Amino acid sequence: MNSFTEHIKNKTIEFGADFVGVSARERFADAPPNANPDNIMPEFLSVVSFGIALSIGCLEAWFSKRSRRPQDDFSMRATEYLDDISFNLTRLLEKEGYPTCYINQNEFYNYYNRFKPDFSHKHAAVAAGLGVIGLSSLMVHPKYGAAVHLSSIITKAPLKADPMLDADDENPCDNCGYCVQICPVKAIDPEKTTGFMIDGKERTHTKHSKLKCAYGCDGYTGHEYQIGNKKVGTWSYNNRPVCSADEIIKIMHKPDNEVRHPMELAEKVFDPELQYCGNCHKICVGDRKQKDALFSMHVNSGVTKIPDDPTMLLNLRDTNYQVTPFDFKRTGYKLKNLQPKWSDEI
Ligand code: B12
Repeated sequence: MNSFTEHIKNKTIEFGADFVGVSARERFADAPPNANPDNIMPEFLSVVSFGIALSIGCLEAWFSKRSRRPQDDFSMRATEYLDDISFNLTRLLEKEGYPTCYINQNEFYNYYNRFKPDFSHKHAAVAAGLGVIGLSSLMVHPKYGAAVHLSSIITKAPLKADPMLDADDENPCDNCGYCVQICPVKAIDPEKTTGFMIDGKERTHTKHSKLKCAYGCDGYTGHEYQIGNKKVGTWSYNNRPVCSADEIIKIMHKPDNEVRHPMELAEKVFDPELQYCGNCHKICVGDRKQKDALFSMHVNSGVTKIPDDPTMLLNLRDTNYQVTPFDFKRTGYKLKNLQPKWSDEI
């Protein structure tokens, strides 16, 4: 079965992954029901985990606040690509006679059950020997850091598992603390820890507030915050206070036009999937010098600029796009405000 495992791993790399690892059924024996792959496939024997690293060039554009778009678009493409790899792997294993479950790379946010997915890619990646959960509560890979997107498939193929990394001796998280400092909502509390069992051994990592994180990551706040004596910001247009969980939930449940900056709403007409933060993930590249350079770019490039004229956004876009009064109704802008420059363009 060794050579078959190698064949599957080689194919995963051929399909486009930067790294791949395999874990076996017994490693998940202590997982709670919502995190055990046998919830999805009761007779599974193996999980194949893989990932794609972020691009340094795109991260430089992001952290220097020149443009969010290369990173935004790269991540979007990387996640679609991971889904293609899962699709190809599922079909390959099925053709070999092994029932296999395709899992979407962002499988199910499950906001209404405290963000507990049916399957956790980062725990699966740890079980497959790809890394360790670091200070950020993300999986840190020895070569690529936490700046990776992950995915996995669950299969009845009896593959040979890779050894797991030792959480003490081989921990790739160097505790640099950038993830803690760069978070606009202080979601990572290095004083508090939580634990989980994989392969019969307890692993602990820092506690991370999912709700605060979602509040910052989804851009409700973060436009301006402090790192040391420097003023910095995420790509968010909003600066709502970091308040209690109840308040955060209330804010997140309000209609967008009540809680979001109007310019953000104008921009969202064209770009509904804007990324605002994810800085704990983006800063954590594997090479220490590179990581220092990105962090320094972030603290020295200040706060992102909010354009004060929505037509500036329109001018950057495809002029063939038909702007309908309906689109702008959503943003709260009056179409007549936009008309003059728009008609200049066409
Ligand atoms: C929900 C979710 C979110 C939520 C909540 C975050 C969170 N920490 O859970 C929000 C919206 C806030 C979020 C934000 C972000 N996310 Co997100 N998110 C997810 C999602 C869908 C599930 C997260 C998850 O695994 N939760 C696990 C929960 C259940 O674990 P837990 O509460 O820590 O505790 C449980 C475990 O301990 C478990 N357990 C106990 N014992 C055992 C034993 C075993 C064997 C196992 C398996 C489990 C287990 O049971 C506990 C209770 O249920 C995954 C995709 C996926 N399906 O895997 C991406 C994912 C975790 N996110 C990712 C990223 C990159 C981000 C962001 C950077 C935003 C971005 N995309 O740019 C931020 C960073 C947040 C951070 N520091 O964690 C990546 C992480 C990559 C990495 N290097 O680890 C993932 C894997 C997506 C992907 N496909 O790459 N995210």
